[in-house]
Amino acid sequence: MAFSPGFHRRSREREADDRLPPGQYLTEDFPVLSAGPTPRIDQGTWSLAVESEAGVTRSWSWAEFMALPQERPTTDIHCVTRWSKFGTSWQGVSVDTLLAGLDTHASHALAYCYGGYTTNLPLADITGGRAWIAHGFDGGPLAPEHGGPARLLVPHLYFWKSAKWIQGIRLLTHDRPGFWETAGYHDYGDPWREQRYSWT
Ligand SMILES: Nc1nc2c(c(=O)[nH]1)N[C@H]1C(S)=C(S)[C@@H](COP(=O)(O)O)O[C@H]1N2
Ligand SMILES: [Mo]
Repeated sequence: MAFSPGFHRRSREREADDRLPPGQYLTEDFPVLSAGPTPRIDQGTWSLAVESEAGVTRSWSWAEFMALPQERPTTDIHCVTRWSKFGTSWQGVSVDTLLAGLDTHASHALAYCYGGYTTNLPLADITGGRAWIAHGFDGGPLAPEHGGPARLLVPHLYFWKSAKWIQGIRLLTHDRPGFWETAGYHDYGDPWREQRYSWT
């Protein structure tokens, strides 16, 4: 049996409907959204830290970070300003790799960045293969305006949780709102439940 072009068009639209969270539209470009200027961080001075609630700190130089096991997630991303982009491809290190063997009873994490931006997440949302420190995009290095040298990537939450120019992750035994969360964005930010702002 032959399918008509109309059938294919409708099935593509149905697939887009299933993948597009409520209130979002699809875009092909990659908009840049930053609350301030793009910090320029040299790879020679860059480092990434993980701090446990007990004060144990691990840190990686650029070379050490790049020598960690690398993953290549392909994923949809969703910005609270309503654009979504399907099938973005990244390269980076799983947050699980950074936390492996670390003794912690933390419930939350605060990602902090070169330039001062912060965002908070439940620890469970950045573990279990759901978050990366990404340094590559689309087969090349991550551009500075998109967070290079490296950014947090947490694709199942609105994209403001994917902190650009990440400097470290602080593990906490309580929730501490970050930059946008303090300004009224939703504390959690699930795009499928349209958790955009705290007043909605
Ligand atoms: N350090 C930092 N990270 C940030 C931001 C920022 O202003 N500073 N903006 C957030 C917001 S609101 C969005 S939508 C995404 C945008 O990422 P992009 O510019 O790569 O599209 O980055 C997030 N991460
Ligand atoms: Mo955003």
